[in-house]
Amino acid sequence: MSYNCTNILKWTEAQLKYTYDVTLQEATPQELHEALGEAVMMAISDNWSSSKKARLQQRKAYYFSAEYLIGRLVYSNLYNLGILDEMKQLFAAQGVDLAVLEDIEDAALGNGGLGRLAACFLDSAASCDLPLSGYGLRYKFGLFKQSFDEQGSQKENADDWSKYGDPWSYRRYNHTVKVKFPDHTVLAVPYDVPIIGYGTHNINTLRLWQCEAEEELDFNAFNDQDYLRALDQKNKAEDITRVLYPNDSTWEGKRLRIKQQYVLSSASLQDMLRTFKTAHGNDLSRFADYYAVQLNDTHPAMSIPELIRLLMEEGMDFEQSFSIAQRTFSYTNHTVMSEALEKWPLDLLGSVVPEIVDIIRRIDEKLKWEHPGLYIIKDNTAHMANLSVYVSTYVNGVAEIHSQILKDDLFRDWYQVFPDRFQNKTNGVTPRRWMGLCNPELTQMLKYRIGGDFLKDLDKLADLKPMIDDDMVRQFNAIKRQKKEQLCKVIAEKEDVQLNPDFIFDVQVKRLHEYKRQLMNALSIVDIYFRLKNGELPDFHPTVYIFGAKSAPGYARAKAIIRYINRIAKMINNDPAVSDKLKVVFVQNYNCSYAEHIIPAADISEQISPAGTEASGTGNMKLMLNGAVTLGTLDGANVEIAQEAGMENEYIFGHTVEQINAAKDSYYARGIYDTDSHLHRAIDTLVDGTVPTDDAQKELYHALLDGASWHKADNYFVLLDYASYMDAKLRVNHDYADRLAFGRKCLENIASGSKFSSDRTIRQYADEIWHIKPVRF
Ligand code: 26Q
Repeated sequence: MSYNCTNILKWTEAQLKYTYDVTLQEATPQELHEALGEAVMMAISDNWSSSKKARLQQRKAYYFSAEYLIGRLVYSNLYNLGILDEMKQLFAAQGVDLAVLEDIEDAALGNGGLGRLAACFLDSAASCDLPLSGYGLRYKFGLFKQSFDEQGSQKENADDWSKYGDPWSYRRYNHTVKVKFPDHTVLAVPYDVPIIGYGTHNINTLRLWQCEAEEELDFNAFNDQDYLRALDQKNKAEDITRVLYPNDSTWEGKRLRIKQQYVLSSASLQDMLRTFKTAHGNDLSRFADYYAVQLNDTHPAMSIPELIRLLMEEGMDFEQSFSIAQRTFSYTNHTVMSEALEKWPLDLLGSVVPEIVDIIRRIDEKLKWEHPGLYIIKDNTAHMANLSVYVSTYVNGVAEIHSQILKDDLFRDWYQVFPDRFQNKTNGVTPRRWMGLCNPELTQMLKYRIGGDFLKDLDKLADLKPMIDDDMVRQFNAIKRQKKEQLCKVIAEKEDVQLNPDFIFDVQVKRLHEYKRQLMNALSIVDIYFRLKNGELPDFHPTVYIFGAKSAPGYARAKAIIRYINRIAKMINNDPAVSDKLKVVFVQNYNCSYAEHIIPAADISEQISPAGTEASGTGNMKLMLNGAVTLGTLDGANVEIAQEAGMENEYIFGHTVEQINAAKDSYYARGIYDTDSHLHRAIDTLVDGTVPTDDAQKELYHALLDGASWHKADNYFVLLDYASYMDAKLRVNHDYADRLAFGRKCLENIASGSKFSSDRTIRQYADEIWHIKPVRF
């Protein structure tokens, strides 16, 4: 701590002068960002290198993840250094508003929850002085940028996040490793990103691999004047880390994806073997004594056979290598939906990483010998989740209910054989970004009330409980109102939609997927719209429904849902009959930075997946910590949110897991459609021309009511849960009118939020899985 802000300002000016020949006042936001980033990197360099030295001999953990959704780093880095406000003031004194950096694009090297979780974990580990390093891939293009066309359809644009530079990483070419494929060998070049702890000197490292060719240019081809062929190897190597796969929850096998996963696995393990030898000598039998590796889902699961391969290359036999791998790795599962599990056809896998397939076969033989009935390979397909359960120390789910489902369903057979292997680690979010940074107004109020720096110790939030009184509620309501006004400005500018901060802000922000049931939300809005027009809801409190979501580009139904919501939004927003009661806005390009504006302004957090489908959810936690009440099912972490805050402070609806399991085979979607005239009318708008319709919307209609040849109707129980959803939705609307009673519920949520700090989560990983201790210097 105690960083010298005046120096950082001076260095920024110097950087601007010699790299761009501009003054502070002349610099573009991008130039300013580059220069300030460089200056901060200089300021932290001593602490960064001391942090590395301090842990050289210690037991350490490594997070292996194909995704890190770190978002915009400039504000969070200054925040964690404790100098954001002072830097703002210093720049302001020079006539420069640091708010111009809002133009800087997010680093979106992740799809959604899983990638953002990885980023929160890194923040928490650094802040808790835990020796955790991240390994990942430095995609040239992150998750696509989204816009909507005239029809309301999603359009994707490339996200060239580093086109103006990337001041937050250092290229460490001296630590480059080679990764071999049958037809070529590529270089994996590391880029190190500092992970700055909050309220500590400690700085951890995220190491991202970028693929490059061994020979940039084939001189033989070049001399033959075949210039395109001369670049073949370069392109072929760089292709591997060219782009993040945007899939979410439906799995698709792709050659390039195998290559990505193998580069992540092999490069990271080679790097670890190198550092192990430097720190602990050449006796690799002690590898697992010093290193623990956490697999963020199965995306890096090729690390298991790859570590075995590398150890055998060093002369170790298969059994010992297997045992070391088994003691090194632990595996976190993030989904129970079978269509989302990675299953690689062996011939495809073998054509890209043949030696890995050989080792997977050996592991499979050992498994089938030891535990007949269990398998990794079935029908010539490698089941990566099974591999990860077999060759790991611990397996965990990400919320209590999810971990239970893993034991009861997905890994039932495995749980019988390895009962002690299964754990739960309920997700969390970093309170620095998701409270301190995005909601300084609320943070300041809480600091004043409970004293001390609760962002380092979220348990302090509980102190609030006995203190909640009308006065505090009024203060909270005023802050919420202020955050709504700020969001209105952002939405007016980005979406050209005018919102009224007196409305209820009802928010559903998350990836677009059928199981998340954005369609159910939309249908309920259409239903409310018709009822308002009929004068059926006289006491309805004006509400804006805010959506933010990206669909995987190839996911036709998800894209149809986006189009449908945009079309009903247009209809409703243009209808003067409801303009003082109802608005709908689907924001474009929902990302981390947008989330930081939307979440603090929310009154209602929609978490409406059918019970048993959402592993945890983490947006639900961010919204809770900012004082939104949850309108949700008993799914994922909602269960624990309601437990912590009390059912009376949430709006819980819908069938439980047990009830869904009991109903799923017998329930008849069309029967509900035929009897519920309101829902009937809303569903018909998918096809009856009330809003512009198309074949994909018609397909949605039939998927709800009739199913298709390969599956039942209404796979995600929209009709089954609809009545109780609508009931809860109208109840929360009614309750909002009592501003004091409602504000109290919001505060009860904040006061009950301590469990959902990722500091708690990461400490549990450290204690119960990795067995690592804080390292301070
Ligand atoms: C798979 C194959 C090919 C290409 C991409 C993928 C792919 C990529 C990302 C598959 C899944 C994902 C992301 C999954 C995800 O974000 N899961 C979420 O993880 C959160 C953190 O644990 C949970 O809170 C959410 O409930 C869960 O949906």
